[in-house]
Amino acid sequence: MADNGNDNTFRALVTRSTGSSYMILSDDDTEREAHIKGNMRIKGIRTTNPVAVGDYVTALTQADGTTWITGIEPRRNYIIRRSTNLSKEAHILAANIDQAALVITLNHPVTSTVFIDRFLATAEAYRVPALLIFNKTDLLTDSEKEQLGELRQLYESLGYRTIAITAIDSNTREQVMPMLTGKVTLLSGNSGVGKSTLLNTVFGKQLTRTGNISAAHDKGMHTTTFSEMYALPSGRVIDTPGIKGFGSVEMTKEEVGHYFREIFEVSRHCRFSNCLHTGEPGCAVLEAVKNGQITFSRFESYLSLLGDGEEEKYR
Ligand SMILES: Nc1nc2c(ncn2[C@@H]2O[C@H](COP(=O)(O)OP(=O)(O)O)[C@@H](O)[C@H]2O)c(=O)[nH]1
Ligand SMILES: [Mg+2]
Ligand SMILES: [Zn+2]
Repeated sequence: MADNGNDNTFRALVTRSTGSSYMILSDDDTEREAHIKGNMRIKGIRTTNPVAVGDYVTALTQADGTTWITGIEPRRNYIIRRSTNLSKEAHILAANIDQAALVITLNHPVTSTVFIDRFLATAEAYRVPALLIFNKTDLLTDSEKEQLGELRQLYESLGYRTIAITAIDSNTREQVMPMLTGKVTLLSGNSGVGKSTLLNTVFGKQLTRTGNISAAHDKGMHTTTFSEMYALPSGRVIDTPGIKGFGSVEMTKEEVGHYFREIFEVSRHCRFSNCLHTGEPGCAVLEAVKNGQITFSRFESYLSLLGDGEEEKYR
């Protein structure tokens, strides 16, 4: 790319962030460590990390061999997570993504429908296409298999793509690859659901550490701390840290209903245009929940996001 006349300036893609430094991949396919100056900040957003995985940056290698990131290209989009310390600061998980995939397990560990719906609502808010990957199908009981079928049917009927896989099975590669080809995919999911295993299967080698589920709590252990990008023959996957909650976009109460497709659709028939569907007269959404046109679990998730306003916000 054009630069300021300095021969050592080049364009690169951020593939990994460790907090203190970054790995960047230049157009000539060289990956190297790079640093940022402490005062580099992007206008308008207060983030704990000014540079994120997926960012295109300009960088400069100095005579002493150290590389510095000197600029960030405008982002097409970015996904943030609120910091857990209730500060106003946000952490950018990934930038410039084409789709977001959520890995879900109905059991071992349980992924709640509220968690799924928060993810989908957030994806809607970012206008990023979402993909649901149901994993560990080998562990499902008959009734869980039935539940899987119902969930897939529900989400497919809402227009979301779903697949059911067993990440430890090598055939999974052929199943998953077509959905990742040519795209930058953000991979999310509670820790322990098999994200690292899936990446290993897809890439055919041990890329990341996989953690065993701790028997005591049936919760995954945290093995990935920072976002990391992997290259496919065509396309890229960004593995994000074991995030607890993805529903982190600032939404006004009125907006929440816009991010549930079927609720938004039906809400046009509510008597009041600012109806929150919590008992207002002439509410078409409550009617649709009653007659089963809107699935109860979705409505429950809607209410959960609606109730986020105050102290529950950053779960
Ligand atoms: N039975 C079974 N176990 C799996 C499957 N996928 C992952 N696991 C196991 O689940 C545990 C957590 O997987 P890991 O990939 O570390 O999860 P991550 O935290 O999402 O990256 C590991 O012990 C994996 O071997 C699967 O499809 N079936
Ligand atoms: Mg992992
Ligand atoms: Zn209503």
